[in-house]
Amino acid sequence: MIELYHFWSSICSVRVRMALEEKQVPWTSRYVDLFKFDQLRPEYLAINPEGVVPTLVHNGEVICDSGVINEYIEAAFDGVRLIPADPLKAARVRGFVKACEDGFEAIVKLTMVKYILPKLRNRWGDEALREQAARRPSKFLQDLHSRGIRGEISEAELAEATVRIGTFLDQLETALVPGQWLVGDFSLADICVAPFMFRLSALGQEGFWSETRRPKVHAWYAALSERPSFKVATSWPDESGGGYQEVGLAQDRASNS
Ligand SMILES: N[C@@H](CCC(=O)N[C@@H](CS)C(=O)NCC(=O)O)C(=O)O
Repeated sequence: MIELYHFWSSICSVRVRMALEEKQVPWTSRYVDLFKFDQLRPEYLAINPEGVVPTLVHNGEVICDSGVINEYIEAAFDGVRLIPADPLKAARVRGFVKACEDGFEAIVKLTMVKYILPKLRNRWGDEALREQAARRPSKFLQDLHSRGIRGEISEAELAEATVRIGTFLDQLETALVPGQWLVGDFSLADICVAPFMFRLSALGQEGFWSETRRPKVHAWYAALSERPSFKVATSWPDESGGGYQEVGLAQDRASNS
């Protein structure tokens, strides 16, 4: 019995849905609506004390953190290999997983200001959001949400986050010189970066890559977004309705590119 606690638009949830799909592992959905603060309910905090998605539960055993979960999926289930047998290549894959952890803050900041906050403001109002921000067990998310509501995430900070993302995309461009995927065959490296790309694409892909700007990233993303696992993972419905249209993101670009 495999249960995944997840949310439709969460980057870290997309990552795990994609790995499960690549491995053809059947799973049961346990939807955690971040826009209704389900992640802060006591019953969820009992399995994920950080109050974040995703969480995988396999035969009653709880596994948290998308990077750790994907390593587990790779080790626990048969199917296509997602970490190369070659130790050096495996290390390179884990390097990308680490780079994604490091880059998460930059992408979440951009997302928070442009996407999460306007939606939550419409739905709940600032006072309720302030209260919910203070309840977040994760210091990082507590600060981010609180600062966002107070309007303290400055343009300069967002510009800095955009520069960091640009540097990361430059690394991808270099990594893609030898072949179609980031490390040899398609791997957890491609999977961990995929939801970043999907989100950047929704935030306005043209600023980040095109046929002329970072062309290898452009070709890689085109191939990535054709994979059935990518399509399945990124098209999980917003179970409370609204979806990308409600949050003002260009879903057409995100799903068609
Ligand atoms: N390192 C964790 C990070 C998980 C995380 O921060 N998830 C976000 C969604 S992508 C979340 O649940 N946020 C809850 C919130 O903002 O309150 C992982 O990779 O799973």
